[in-house]
Amino acid sequence: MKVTKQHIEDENKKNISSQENGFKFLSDTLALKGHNVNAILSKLSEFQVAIPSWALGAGGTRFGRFSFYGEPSNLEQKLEDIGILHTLTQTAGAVSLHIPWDIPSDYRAIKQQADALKIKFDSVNSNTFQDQKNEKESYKYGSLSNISQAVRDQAIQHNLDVINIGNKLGSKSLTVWLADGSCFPGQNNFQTAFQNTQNSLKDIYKRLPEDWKMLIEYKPYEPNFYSTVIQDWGTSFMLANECGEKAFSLVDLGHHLPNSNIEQIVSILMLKGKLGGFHFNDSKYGDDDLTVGSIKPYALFLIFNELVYGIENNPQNPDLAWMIDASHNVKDPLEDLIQSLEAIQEAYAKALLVDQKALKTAQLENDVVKCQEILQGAFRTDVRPLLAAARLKTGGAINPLESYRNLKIRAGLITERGKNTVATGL
Ligand code: PSV
Ligand code: MN
Ligand code: MN
Repeated sequence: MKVTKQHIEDENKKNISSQENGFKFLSDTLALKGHNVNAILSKLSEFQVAIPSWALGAGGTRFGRFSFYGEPSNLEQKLEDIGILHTLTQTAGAVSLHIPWDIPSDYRAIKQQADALKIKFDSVNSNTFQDQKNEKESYKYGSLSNISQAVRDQAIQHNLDVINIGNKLGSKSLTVWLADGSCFPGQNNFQTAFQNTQNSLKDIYKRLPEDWKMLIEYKPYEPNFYSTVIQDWGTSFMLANECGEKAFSLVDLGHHLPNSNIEQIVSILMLKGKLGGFHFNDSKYGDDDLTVGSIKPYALFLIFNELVYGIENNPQNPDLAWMIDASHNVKDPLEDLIQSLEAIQEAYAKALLVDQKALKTAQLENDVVKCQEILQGAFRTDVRPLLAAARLKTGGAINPLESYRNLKIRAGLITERGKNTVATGL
């Protein structure tokens, strides 16, 4: 299943006049307010988000999985799906692999395919939260934190293998998420678990290629429900500092206790030059992995406001690895990802509209009302014509979701791949 240039052109003809009207009105309004619309369009076009290989199938919940069929069953097909997303949206120009689910059988062929689809290999994810076939040791009681040196060594070696695989594909970072922790008080010695994790991460870090980063994800609970070894940004930050200058914290939006002020975490990590990556999703209760922007769009905007501020003002912080980390139970995964990509671009565009100078002045005058007006003024702007204009500039669809449906892509994938395919994944 391929979306061609002709498909997109035919689709865009249907929407071009309303897009042009909407864009003219918005760009005139923004220009009057002193915004450089072309600069905003370029920033939107440059912003690319990696699609994780596990988000292309209906992941489901632990209670059940209801397929949409036609899902990819190997790495080649996963890239094909991301190619479709990227052609339509022009913002999904990267993939994040999970090892061992996505080990390429032919590296050259996979690289060629990705190049042709204009997809880069972003951060590679290790997996020490499941036991793999033919492995000697079990991760039942932890991996990098385990009390057994043999288990820790196996988990360290796995991470080194992942780096090696990523290196052959052009990835430049390793993302470590650990399920390590405990389910009951007394099960673990907190200090021993932390120290083991620190030492194991340092062992991996020592072998990280010169131009690589290590991104350390945190999460307060699940699958362990009493304690998690890397529970919060502070723990991840400590570990990153212990490892060295190529190690960073990674913020996953769903990995916080309810009502955490994520934008403040983002801001301070960037000030310290230690924010390395970002996983987008949304949640009502916990690590729900829902469509980005579907529950708390204002919070997403506030987070982007800090990201934009940090990108502008914190040269000490490196470029970030952006990724969607979502799971789908009741939506076609590709439709869900299109919605997420749109929500990310929308929040980014709105954050770019914040008048930082006026905000600073209002802050210095302690004009609390004005500060709120400035932020909410940007948030309430309907920026969708800007996003469509950015897509059009690079050959994407004015309305990716509508085109996806008009082109009957899921039906085409089912015809090609059948009804029984199952994507590997969470
Ligand atoms: C588990 O919570 C998780 O969703 C983490 O967010 C990781 O990034 C992802 O799985 C893949 O390992
Ligand atoms: Mn994540
Ligand atoms: Mn998660």
